[in-house]
Amino acid sequence: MKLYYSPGACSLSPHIVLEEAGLKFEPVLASTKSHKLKDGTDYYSINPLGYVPLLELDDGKRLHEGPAIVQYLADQAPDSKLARPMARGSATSSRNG
Ligand SMILES: N[C@@H](CCC(=O)N[C@@H](CS)C(=O)NCC(=O)O)C(=O)O
Repeated sequence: MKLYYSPGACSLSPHIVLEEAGLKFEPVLASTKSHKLKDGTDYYSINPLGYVPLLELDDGKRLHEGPAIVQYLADQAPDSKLARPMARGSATSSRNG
């Protein structure tokens, strides 16, 4: 999976959760000022809302709300006990559809 992040932004919390959970991921720098990636890609083509964090799963599904992302990540590594399992539904449901 890929984490779209920007230094000093609220993408830090999913970044920490990914590291703590020991999950494999590719960090992708997305400027919150220019809304471009390093290779010049327009970040709005990835997240029409323009903000980080955004987590892209291996199946291409994209999650774009920080709290939903950290819950999803914690659920992927239950032994890490980073969060209680989601009581209802999943972090990938409706709001991130
Ligand atoms: N509702 C989003 C808000 C994310 C957000 O505001 N991200 C800021 C950085 S902390 C950002 O990317 N701002 C640039 C922009 O909105 O274009 C979440 O909770 O994840």
